[in-house]
Order: sequence, then C-alpha cells, then structure tokens
Amino acid sequence: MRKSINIFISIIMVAGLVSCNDGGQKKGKRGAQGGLATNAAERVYVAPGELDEYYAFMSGGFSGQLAVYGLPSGRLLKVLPVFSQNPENGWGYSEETKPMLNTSFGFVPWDDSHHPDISQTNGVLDGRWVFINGNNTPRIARIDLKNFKTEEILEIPNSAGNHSSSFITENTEYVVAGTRFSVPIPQKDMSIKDYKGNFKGSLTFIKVDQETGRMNIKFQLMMPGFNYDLSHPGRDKSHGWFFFTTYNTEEAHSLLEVNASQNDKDFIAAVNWKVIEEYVNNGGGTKVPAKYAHNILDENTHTATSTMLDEVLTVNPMDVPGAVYFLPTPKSPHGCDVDPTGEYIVGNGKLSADLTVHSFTKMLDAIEKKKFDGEAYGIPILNFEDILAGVVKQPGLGPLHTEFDDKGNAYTTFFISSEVVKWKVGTWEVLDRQPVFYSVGHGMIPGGNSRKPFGKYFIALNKITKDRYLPTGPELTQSAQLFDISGEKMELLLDFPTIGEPHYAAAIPASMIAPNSRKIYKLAENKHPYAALTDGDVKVVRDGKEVHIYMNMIRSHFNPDNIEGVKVGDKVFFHITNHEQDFDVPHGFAVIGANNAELLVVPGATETLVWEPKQVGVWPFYCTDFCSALHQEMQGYVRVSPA
Ligand code: CUK
Ligand code: CUA
Repeated sequence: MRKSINIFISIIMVAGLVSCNDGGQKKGKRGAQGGLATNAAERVYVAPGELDEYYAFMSGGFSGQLAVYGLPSGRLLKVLPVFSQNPENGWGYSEETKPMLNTSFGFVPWDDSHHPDISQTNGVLDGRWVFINGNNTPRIARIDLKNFKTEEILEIPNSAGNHSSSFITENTEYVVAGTRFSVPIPQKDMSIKDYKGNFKGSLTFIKVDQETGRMNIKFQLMMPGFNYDLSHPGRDKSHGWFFFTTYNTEEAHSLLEVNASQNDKDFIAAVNWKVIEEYVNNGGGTKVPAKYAHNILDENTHTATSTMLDEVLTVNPMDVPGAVYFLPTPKSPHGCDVDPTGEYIVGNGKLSADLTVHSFTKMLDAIEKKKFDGEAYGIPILNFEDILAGVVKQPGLGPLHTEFDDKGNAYTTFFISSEVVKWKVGTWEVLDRQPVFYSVGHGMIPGGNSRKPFGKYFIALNKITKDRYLPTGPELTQSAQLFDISGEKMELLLDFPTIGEPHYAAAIPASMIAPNSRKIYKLAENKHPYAALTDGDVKVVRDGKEVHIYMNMIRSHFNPDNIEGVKVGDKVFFHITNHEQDFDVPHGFAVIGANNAELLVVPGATETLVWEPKQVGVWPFYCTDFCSALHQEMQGYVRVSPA
C-alpha cells in the first residue's frame, strides 16, 4: 500500500517536472503560463541608494542560520548566525558566543532551522523579535530585532525533531514547540518494536516575558506517540487554541513496510492552552527530571551564559478536561494553517486530492454537544462531517502549506504538481494557479501568518532549482520566487537564491521594525569584565598558564600591538574592545595558527579569541575587515618564548 503510494508520487513528480520544463519558461517565449510579468524588472528594481520595502527573514535550513533579504529586490542583506558556528563574524568561536551553542549533549555547533516567526501584539506583527527552531538538537532561538542578534537559545527537553515549531500566539504569550518524532520519555534503552503505546510526543508551551523576551518552559503536554509535524496558533476568535498536524497515527516504528499512511485520516490536534494554563497556574501538572540548556546573551556585556536546567512541568491531557481534541484530517496532513479571522483551519493532506478546511465554530459546537466519534488514548475524536467547513476540490497534488492575503484569499503550495494555487476562503473555489520552479515547500506572504496580512507579495520557497541558474557543479542552492499578488492573477517577478533550504520565512514592512536603538553599542555602557575602555586599561596579565590580553582597537591600530611574555603551552586570551562609535565600523582580528576562527568586533563591544601557541617565534596578528585607508597598517606582533 505504502509502496504503491510512493510509486504513484514518483510518477507524478517526474511528470510534473517535465511539464514544468515545458511550461513556457524558455527564453523569449514567456507566456501567461508561469510567465514573467511584462514589467517585472521595474517592479523589483530598487535603485542604488534606495531601500527595500520589506525585511524578509528566511530560514537557512541545513545551514542552521537565518538569512535577511530585502523585498522586492531579493537582495541578501545579511546572514544572521543562530544555531551554527559562523566564521564570518566569529559566532560560536569567540569566548563570548560559544555558550550560546551549549546543549545537554555538549557543544553542538550546527542545526537545521525551519520556521521563523515574528512576534505579534493583538495578532499583528510588532517587529520585536524573530523566533526560529533548531530541528535536530531541539532548540528555539530568539533574535532581537533591535540589533539583529541571536540573544537567546533554549533547548527543548523530551523532544526529538523539533519541527512543529516555533510558532507564536497572537500576543506572543507563548512560543510553541512540537516534537516530530515520538520517543521514550524519559529516554531509556528499550526495543524499537515496542514503540506503539510506549513512545510519546511532547508539545511544549514556552512563556515569553513581554519586557525582555526571555523564554521559560511553562508546561509540556505529553501526547500519544504520533508524529507532530506542524502547528499554528488560533487567532482572533480562536485565540487560546493551538493546532498541530499529526501523521503516522498508526504509530509505525518502521516505514519500510506497510505501516504509516495506512489510515485514511490522521488528526489535527486542537489544544486549548488557556485551559491548561489555568490548570497549571492552580498547581496542576507533574515536575519530572529533564536536562536542558538555557543560553542567554547579556546585552550589557555581550557575553553569553549557559545554564543547565534539571526539571520540567509535564501535563497529561487526560487530567485536564477540555484540553485536547482530535480533528480527523485526510491524509498525512503537513501544514496546518489558520486564516486571519481565526475561523478556518486548513489541513494540507500531503496524500489527499482535496484540501480539507475545518470550522472553528463548528468544532466548538460539536465539543459543547459532546458529539464524538470515539477516542484515541482517551482524547475525544470529533466527527469529520460535523466540523467540516468546506473542501477545495482537487486543487493540485501534494499540498504542503497555505498562506493568506488581506482580501480573503488563500494560497496553497503543491509540492508534487509544483504550483501555487489561489483560492477563495468561504467559497472554496480555485481562482488562479501558477507553476513554480520547482517543487515548492512553504509559501510566504508578509504577515500571512497573522490577523493582518500585507497582501502585496507572495514568495514561493522552492526545494529544487534545476535549470533556473547557471550550473555550479552537482548541486545548486535552493531558490525563492517572488510573485506580485495585488491583482486578480499572481504575477511572477523574480527568482533569487537562498542560503540553505528555505523552509519557511517571515516578512515585515521595514517601517515596522523597532528603531535600531542598538545600532551602536555605547562604549561607556560596555560592562564586559575584560573590556579595555581606555588606553589606561590596556595590559597583559598572567594567571598560571593563562595569559589575558586587554586590548583595544580603533582606526587604525591595536593597543598593545607588541606583546611579549607569552610561552609555548600557554592559553592566550585576546580580549579586544572596539573603540569606534560610528555605525558600521567593525574591526576584525586574526592571529597565525589559531585553530578556531577570527573575531569581528562591532563598535563598542568586546570579544575574546583564545589562542594556544604551539611554536616559538614572533607571530603577526591583523585586522581582517577592511576599515580605513590604513587597514593594512592595523597589525601587530606577539612574541612566543619557550615554555
Ligand atoms: S517544512 Cu513544510 S516544506 Cu515547514 Cu520543515 Cu519544509
Ligand atoms: Cu580595522 Cu581593518
């Protein structure tokens, strides 16, 4: 059964790609089918010296980072390091930032980032923070948009494959993380064959402090051993609920044979988090031992600390009446998307020919009348027909994700038939379709994940690039495609490359980002314990085998620039403070033979590079970032004597 489905999919995929290749995209023959808008160049052109209209934060996928693009130009503005070490700016190499990548598994300098989500107030983007998940070693990061810096990373215990994350509630009360893989909780040595009934999934609700943005796990809901794929918050009328798609409700432990995808319908789990919050606030739940790291970058010292936590509050859904219901949804739903009114919950059944849309009002009604169609592990299953709002009939093949505009339209991506389909919320009729190149995953409309979408652009985040760019060996980077959706028909404007696999993205009008109040760190406010704030603070201090060098830098010299007294076998700490107080004047620092990376020190900050010299000699160091006409003069020597 499973095998025949796979064959079916492969055939369609091949057919889809072939037909896309013939889809009118050949040079000089651009037609209506996937054709470029006639004046596309003009509509994406941001003249030299002018600024883009939107910031787009695009997940870096297996790069572990978050890329910032300008829209509509598609210009890459910056790669923000999050879960992976980044030599370009010393992230995860400097002593200040290393603790950010600490986990209960030790130092983990890589992850797979999927879903950025921008903080909201009253369901509207507010531009304070971006959250993003690390899929592999379960983590959630918070990037502060005052300075575009990763300021916090929280590991998620009792989770594996942190995929159903990191989506936020409409006042950023919670950022939510759901486990893709179910696992033994707590982890233990047991037979994989005993998965069914014994493995568990966890849905984690992380409270966000409204002042600081700091995250703390409020509770973990312990769920049956399904796969929890994606999630979305309720909004407006459904605020207080969170929806999670599931697959493998068969609880198959191996997908080699007939197992998962057998069931005609899987579930969307509807979680009433307000009820659980109240239960927990009244002392409900069970504290269990759990080891997980909480890493915070202090904004005054620009230094991270990692704290290992040792317990977490778990909640059994059976103990909280009204907490969880299952909405039957055909077939192995992937994306789970709620429209801006909060009424409609779209289940994108990967293997289904139709798109199923549930009604929140009907769901509440069925719950009130206690009209259930059985239960799974004690969790009531609602009747499919009772909660159905409508069906988009045969819109395409392999639906993955749906986004919404500000005019009551939805845009669903179809991986297999490689297209985006626009349909009307409420009438369920298909209004337009455009091919994409190729095999789109998520789509994104700025604010398309909130009560107030900015419905001008749609970006298709494509998994396969093939013939869209000049070949670069056996692999091309993934691609994004920008559509103008302000008219009746979607119009293709631009292709542009992405960093790693672009899973999801979030975008916001540039005017809504909090004023860059931390564009320059004031030197006077630098509280780093090793800062050399004046030339009087400059010194070399030996402490056993450790040598601490308090150094500063400004165009165009280091102070000190001749260092003696270091011996082979020492551990040398270069603590370097950048005295610049102008915007965009970082200096770099590299020393010969360092086995880590360089530093990039922004104005007003202090960063530390560790160097363990192995050879006697007089060794140079220099600034790595071209900073003035005398950049090449920004250099120095460190003398290393025998041990
Ligand atoms: S996922 Cu659906 S296409 Cu959101 Cu990780 Cu990539
Ligand atoms: Cu400082 Cu180049």
